Amino acid sequence: WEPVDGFDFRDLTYHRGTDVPAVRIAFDRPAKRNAFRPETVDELYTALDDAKRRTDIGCVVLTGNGPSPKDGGRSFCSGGDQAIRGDAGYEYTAGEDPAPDGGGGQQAPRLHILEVQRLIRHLPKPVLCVVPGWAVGGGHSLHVVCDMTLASAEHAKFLQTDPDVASFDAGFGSAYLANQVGHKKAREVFFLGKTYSAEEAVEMGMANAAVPHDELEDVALEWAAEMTSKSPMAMRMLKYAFNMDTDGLVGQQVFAGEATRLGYMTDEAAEGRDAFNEGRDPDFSEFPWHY
Ligand code: 1HA
Repeated sequence: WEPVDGFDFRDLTYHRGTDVPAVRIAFDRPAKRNAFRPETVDELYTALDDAKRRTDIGCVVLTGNGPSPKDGGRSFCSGGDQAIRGDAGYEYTAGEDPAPDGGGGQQAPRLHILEVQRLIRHLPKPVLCVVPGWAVGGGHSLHVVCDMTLASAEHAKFLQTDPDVASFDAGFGSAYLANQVGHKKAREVFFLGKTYSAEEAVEMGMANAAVPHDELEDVALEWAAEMTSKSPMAMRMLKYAFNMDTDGLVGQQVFAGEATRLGYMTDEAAEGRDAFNEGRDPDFSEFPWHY
């Protein structure tokens, strides 16, 4: 990995592969088990959006740095930073660092990790969640939203604390989880708040594999290399196909947008465009009514 130029993130690290066309975005607040504050979420959105726009990048690896310098604890992400949770969302102003010079309502209390979830869903390339330790609360929901999850066999721990802190991800974090593990199990995750190992997460169907911790990032790179060796068009059509039923009409819109792009690439579409620009009637007679 090498740092991506042009970004000065405080709560994240952002790298791109030297040999594999993938990026690695990592939460970088290990002393707080990689809890996110609004600034973290802003940075995460920026990094993901950048990864989306890079046409030479085919995969995003999302993970958490560690271990904690305080106690050696490892984490993917422990959700919203409870220390700066205000009455209407997470606050920019009460963290241990100075708030950014926002303006324009930017410093209003935020719940915009949900915007990040939607960006991950609509990113036209796979997002691989690599869980080296805790995935908790809103961090658990993030792993649920990612296309695949790879977990440290020794250190990954999956836990939903939302109702313990009077929060609830009533969207993808719960309903889409039920899609993955079934309703009884998803309700157990939230209602009992048990901690699940990597192996249990795989058995339940919410993680793809548990691998030895020392091999975690190597396997992530291998998976990224495999995925990025495939057809970009087929990969994004498949991702959006998988999303379509759980995204409703928005899912159809996103999939249909890609169908439109494929349509635009045909001679038939060029004829429609050219005829308009040349001020003549289009001639579609040479194009078959395929079946
Ligand atoms: O549900 C939502 C949303 C729903 C809809 C829309 C938007 C949403 C946005 C966010 C969320 C949420 O994320 S709600 C759930 C918030 N997260 C939690 O409830 C998890 C809280 N943390 C824990 O349960 C535990 O810390 C842990 C299971 C992750 C780790 O336990 P461990 O290994 O025993 O470590 P611990 O000593 O507890 O934590 C280490 C340090 O990290 C502590 O700080 P220190 O005493 O060393 O100063 C601890 O306070 C800090 N820390 C851990 N997690 C958080 C945190 N500080 C702030 N916020 C945290 N989430």
